[in-house]
Amino acid sequence: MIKNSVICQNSSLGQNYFGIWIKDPSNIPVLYNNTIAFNHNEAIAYTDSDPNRVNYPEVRNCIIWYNNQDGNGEQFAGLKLHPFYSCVYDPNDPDGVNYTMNFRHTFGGKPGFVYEGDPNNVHLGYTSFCKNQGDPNLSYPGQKDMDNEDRVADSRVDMGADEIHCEDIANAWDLDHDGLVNYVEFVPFSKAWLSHDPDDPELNDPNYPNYYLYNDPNGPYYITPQRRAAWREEFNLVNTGASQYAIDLPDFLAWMESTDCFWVACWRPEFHPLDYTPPISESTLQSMLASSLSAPSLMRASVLSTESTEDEASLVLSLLDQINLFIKTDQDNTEVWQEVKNLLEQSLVETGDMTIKTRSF
Ligand SMILES: [Ca+2]
Ligand SMILES: [Ca+2]
Ligand SMILES: [Ca+2]
Ligand SMILES: [Ca+2]
Repeated sequence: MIKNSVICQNSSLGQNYFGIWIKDPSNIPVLYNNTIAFNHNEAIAYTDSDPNRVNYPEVRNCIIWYNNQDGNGEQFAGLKLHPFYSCVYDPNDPDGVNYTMNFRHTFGGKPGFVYEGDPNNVHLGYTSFCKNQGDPNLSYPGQKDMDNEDRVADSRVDMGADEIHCEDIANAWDLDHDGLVNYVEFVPFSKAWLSHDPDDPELNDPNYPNYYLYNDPNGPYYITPQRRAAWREEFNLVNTGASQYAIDLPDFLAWMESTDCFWVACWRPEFHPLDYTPPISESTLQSMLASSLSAPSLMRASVLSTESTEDEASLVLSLLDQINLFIKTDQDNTEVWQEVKNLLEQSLVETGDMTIKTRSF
């Protein structure tokens, strides 16, 4: 009996395995609420050498998806199985667009994994077709899903190993799909910090007085292939005004906001984000971004107009106060917060000496 289990990506060590291999079972194998996906060979191989007593496995409430992709895409090897209340990949519908239920309440459309195609995260999206499509005639007392959440939510069981309990399941910034936006996502941003777009038209304009700095192989800012590769357009969240061709403070603040600032997926209740009050309100952020759009800067967005410099500095200082608190209280992420602090302090130093002299931190 296998229930509420994820069986994915067998054969990662170079051998060709099935998801599950059942041979001559003495009783009827029961496979309920499993997600069997992305295995090298077929999802389930079943053989029975006794033709008088064939114990067909009972497959119910399962997601059987994208196995055997190097083969013919069939999901079963040996004796063919006929799952009930399940989502089963159909090689005749490789794009998985057909959600027609057969008489066993089984269909071949995409299951709606929230990070489609990632075998390491087979959570269902909130609008998945598998939601509330499991067998309503069974009872599931005491069962838990793959997250150790109750097996049944929203009054009917879902197909597969996951039961959907909440909406905030995925985040576009969760680059490694682990349900957290944390230092893993912050590191690439920090690497791109203060980089400048090599395609900035000004740098490529021979009439630009500092043209040679960027275009002469001996110039100090010569745009080498490495410098070109270091530019990460996806972090250039504010691409207007002074910040148009730079990844700088406005981008950082926008990143903090758009990533929901250290977001935690709702299926990871073991992570308790701090009671977090955004250090900068949205309206303040908007006004600050607006002020940074004034004078276009050639090099860094931190070369802002004089009026906005002090505003920006005080905002950053209030952000720093908050981060200092995190460094003390959020022990698990001390290094991340320290990194954030360093970035902000660096931006302050570049913003202007005047403000720095009046405050210490
Ligand atoms: Ca449900
Ligand atoms: Ca769940
Ligand atoms: Ca992550
Ligand atoms: Ca920018």
